Amino acid sequence: PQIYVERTLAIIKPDAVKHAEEIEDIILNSGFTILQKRRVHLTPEQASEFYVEHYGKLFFPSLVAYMSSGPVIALALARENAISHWRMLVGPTSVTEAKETHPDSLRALYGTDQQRNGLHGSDSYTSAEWEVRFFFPDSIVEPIAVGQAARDYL
Ligand code: DGI
Repeated sequence: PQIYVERTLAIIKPDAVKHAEEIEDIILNSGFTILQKRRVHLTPEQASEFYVEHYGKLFFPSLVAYMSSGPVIALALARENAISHWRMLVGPTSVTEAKETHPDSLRALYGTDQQRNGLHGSDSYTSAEWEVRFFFPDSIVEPIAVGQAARDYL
C-alpha cells in the first residue's frame, strides 16, 4: 500500500503553552516532523480571521477573546496521514469527553474545558493548507509530497 506524506497545522493554545516542551516531545515521539514553528500573540482581528468558519456562533466572541488572550505556538507538522493522525492525538473537542473516552489524548492531558481545550488541529486537507499558510505565509506553496509515495519523499 502507498503511504502519503501530508502536512497539517497544530496550535498549542494559550492555556497549554506552559506545557509546550512536553507537548513537542510527544509530537516528535509520535512520528511527526516539525517543519516550521512560530510563537505568536494573535490580535483579535487575526483570531477572528482564523476562526471565520465559526463567525455568528454564540461562542465566537469568547473563542476570539481566548485565542488572542496570550501567545500561542503554531507548528507545521509532517508525517504520513498527518491530518488524521494529529486529530486523533489531539482528541475530541470537549475536554470532558476527551478525559472519558480518550484519556491519552493531548486534550485530556493538557486541556482545561470546552473552549480552552489546549490544542488545535486542521480537520481536512483544504483547511490544513489554508491554516499552514495563515501562520507561515513564507511556506512552500506546493504542499510537501502530497500524493507522492513516502519512499519518494524520505
Ligand atoms: O476542530 P475543533 O477545534 O475540535 O472544534 P471546532 O472547529 O468545532 O471548534 C473550534 C474551537 O471552538 C474549539 O476547539 C473550542 C471552541 N468551541 C467549539 N465548540 C464550543 C467551543 N467553545 C465554547 N465555549 N462552546 C462550544 O460549544
